[in-house]
Amino acid sequence: MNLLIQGGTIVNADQSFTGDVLCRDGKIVAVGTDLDVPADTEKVDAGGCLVMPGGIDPHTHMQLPFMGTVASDDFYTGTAAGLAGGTTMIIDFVIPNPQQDIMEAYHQWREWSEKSAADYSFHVAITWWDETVRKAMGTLARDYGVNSFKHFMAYKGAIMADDEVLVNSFEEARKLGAICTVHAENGELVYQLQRKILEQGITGPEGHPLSRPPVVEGEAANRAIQIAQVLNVPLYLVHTSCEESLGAITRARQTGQRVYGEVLAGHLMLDDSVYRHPDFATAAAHVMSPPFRPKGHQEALWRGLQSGNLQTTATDHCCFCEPQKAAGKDDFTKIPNGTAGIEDRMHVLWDQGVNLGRLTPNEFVAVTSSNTAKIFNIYPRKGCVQVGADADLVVWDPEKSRTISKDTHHQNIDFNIFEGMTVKGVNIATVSNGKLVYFDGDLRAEKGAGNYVERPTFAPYYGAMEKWADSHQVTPVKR
Ligand code: URQ
Ligand code: ZN
Ligand code: ZN
Repeated sequence: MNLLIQGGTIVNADQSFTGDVLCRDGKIVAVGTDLDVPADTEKVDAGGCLVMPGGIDPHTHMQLPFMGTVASDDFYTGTAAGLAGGTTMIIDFVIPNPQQDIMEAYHQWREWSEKSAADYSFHVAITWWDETVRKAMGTLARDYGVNSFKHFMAYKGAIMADDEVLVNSFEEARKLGAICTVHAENGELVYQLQRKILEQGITGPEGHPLSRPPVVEGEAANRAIQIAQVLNVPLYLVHTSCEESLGAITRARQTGQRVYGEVLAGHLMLDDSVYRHPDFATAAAHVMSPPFRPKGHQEALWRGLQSGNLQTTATDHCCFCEPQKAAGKDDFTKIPNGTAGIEDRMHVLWDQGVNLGRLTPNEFVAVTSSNTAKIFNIYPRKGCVQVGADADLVVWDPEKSRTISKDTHHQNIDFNIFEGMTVKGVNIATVSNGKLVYFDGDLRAEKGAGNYVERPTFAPYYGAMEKWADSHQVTPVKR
């Protein structure tokens, strides 16, 4: 089947130009003007619109079993909602329980994700350590296209990785040529602060941000960065939410250390006042970790994106509906952590980023798609409109507006953290694997149409490590 996107302005991270895009069998086969178009070609008029790479969301949790329940958007409904909002690929997470066989967990998530409507891949979380875990990391990197391993420094008593796990896993990842990612919050401090706050009688959602202040994230970010520096492994900090962790990333990058930062659309837009809403359900709906931060952090995060110290945007799409959040009615530590966003990320970023002059359209493409593709080694297959790339595209009308609401979104959740926000600049069409899956409000997502995307490891960093060892060689003192 041929599909022609004609008459648009093609916008990649590095350049923009006028041209048509011809897609066939899931790939882009021609880009330019006066293309040779076969008779049986479906055509989309992109006149007055931009044609950009489909969004990649590097941080989602579809149907995640967590805190005694399961996230309400599954791999089909969640990726379908993403397609409606212009996101054509997700990188989700395999999160083994402590002591659970890593490969067993991996195969479980692969089974769950077969129903995806869009392409998907997995970071694999290292939640415990022994020699079987080390072996599994090698198997995943060599045979299953996993080049990123996640570490939760929070969630004590559940999936928290302590320094022993971090050091062992980071060392193994370097040998494999993989990148490490972290959820950077000091889980021990969170645990102690939660206890103190509950003892003071604060049980409502307002206790959540009090138990995880920015310094708790800053400490963990800095610790992960220093461990990665000593072990010489690339590091990616997910959901950087505050000036403290942004500062740690910025300082590391200024020394040339290979550290990357991700920011969520929610953390760019919302502040911690949401936790003091008089309605429990509304306040609880915003409980995620790290929490939304006091006013001021949001602008710092925008500056992080503009300065290049933060490279990617994501959503941490992890949906829990009101009855699920009610588990924490009398104890905020029991509110399942997570919010939605996959359908709105690109609209919010265009409206508050491009329309307000913070980002150029090319930078928008970089932070919503290309940078993630580059960091996780799938560029230019993904994240670029060029011949040979996957035909994952959005046709973007910068003049069209939409008002975000739980009543009209496709996400399987009864709340929207951007409720009522009117955004200008939305996709009027989404192309996934060369098929028109969304057009002018009509979502044609197909269960199971998504492909698992293998991500090759990077060249192992042996040389760098040995060079470091040599340069620090201390000869034994003869006594
Ligand atoms: O911590 C995460 O990224 C997962 C468990 C989603 N929940 C959240 O609050 N961020
Ligand atoms: Zn997290
Ligand atoms: Zn997450």
